[in-house]
Amino acid sequence: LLSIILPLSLNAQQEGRKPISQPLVSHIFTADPSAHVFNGKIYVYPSHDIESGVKADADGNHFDMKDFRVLSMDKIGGKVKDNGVALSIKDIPWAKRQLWAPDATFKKGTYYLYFPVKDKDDIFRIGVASSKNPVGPFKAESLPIEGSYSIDPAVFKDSDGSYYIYFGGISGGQLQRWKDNQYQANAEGAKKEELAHLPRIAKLSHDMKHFVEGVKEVKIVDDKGNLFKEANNDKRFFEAAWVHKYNGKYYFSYSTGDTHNICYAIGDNPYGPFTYKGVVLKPVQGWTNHHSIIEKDGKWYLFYHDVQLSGQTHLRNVKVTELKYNPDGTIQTIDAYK
Ligand code: FUB
Repeated sequence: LLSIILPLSLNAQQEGRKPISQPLVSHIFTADPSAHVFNGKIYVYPSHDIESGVKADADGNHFDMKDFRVLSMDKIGGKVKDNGVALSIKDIPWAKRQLWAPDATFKKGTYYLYFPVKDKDDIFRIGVASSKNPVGPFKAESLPIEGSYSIDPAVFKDSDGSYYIYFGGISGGQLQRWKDNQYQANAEGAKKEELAHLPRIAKLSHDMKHFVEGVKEVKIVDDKGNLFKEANNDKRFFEAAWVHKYNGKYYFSYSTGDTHNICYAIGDNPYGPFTYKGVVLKPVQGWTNHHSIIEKDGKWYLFYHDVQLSGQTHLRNVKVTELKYNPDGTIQTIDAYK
């Protein structure tokens, strides 16, 4: 996350245009919506944005969130319920600050919440918490997941019952500090002519609390099979990984960060490589763009956020709109304003 002040060009781009969807809730600020269908009901696991008074900077320190709340609804367009605090930073023994974008999954009677937060050394790690109820309260493990780092975990359950976790975010998300899974405190981000940083994947253990293998890079390539360079910042990965399956293919979608797109790439297995296909969602109001994609009752939906309620990049509101595929499996690009 490189969250500075909202660039004027983005304001101008949206000026005078109407949003296609309204915020799901307006009594709190919510962002980074990870949506799932559990037992026929829709649950949204968002970040809970607050104004904590921390000054805005390029590392996103003003995204100073302190708890998670789960939203639920019976159907798209139905009444949205805020189920109260599901996990608070004060109940995560190893956490210091900044609870960023979470995700959740379900296995054998237990719900698992995965979340990034800075540890006592100010290094982002990924934690896991569990509950018998999809809306919590969740009980956090006493330590972060061993071998985890950076931000934006997204858990994908494959058709064979295996679970994979994707993660990573450059700039304030610290992914550039990790080379061969080793931490390099002073490492800088890739230069324009260098290969772009890649998102990460690990398979989850049976107990859902460990990685069963070393963390691997996820390759996103162009139609000639080449990796993107940092200069290709309208297509390369920045943060906000999400994976879903459609017609037997694996769709890896992500935010390009400083160019504000949600893009996607298609692969034949959870590890990739994924071949770049295009834009799912054009830039929204606010600097960040972060989403999830689910199927419900035969239709597909994109959950996303913008800053309609506040006009401020760190005080966002989650939304949903329908997502459509073309007959060849490509996704029809969504413009959230008309
Ligand atoms: O909500 C904090 C951060 O903003 C997320 O981790 C990023 O994906 C961006 O949306």
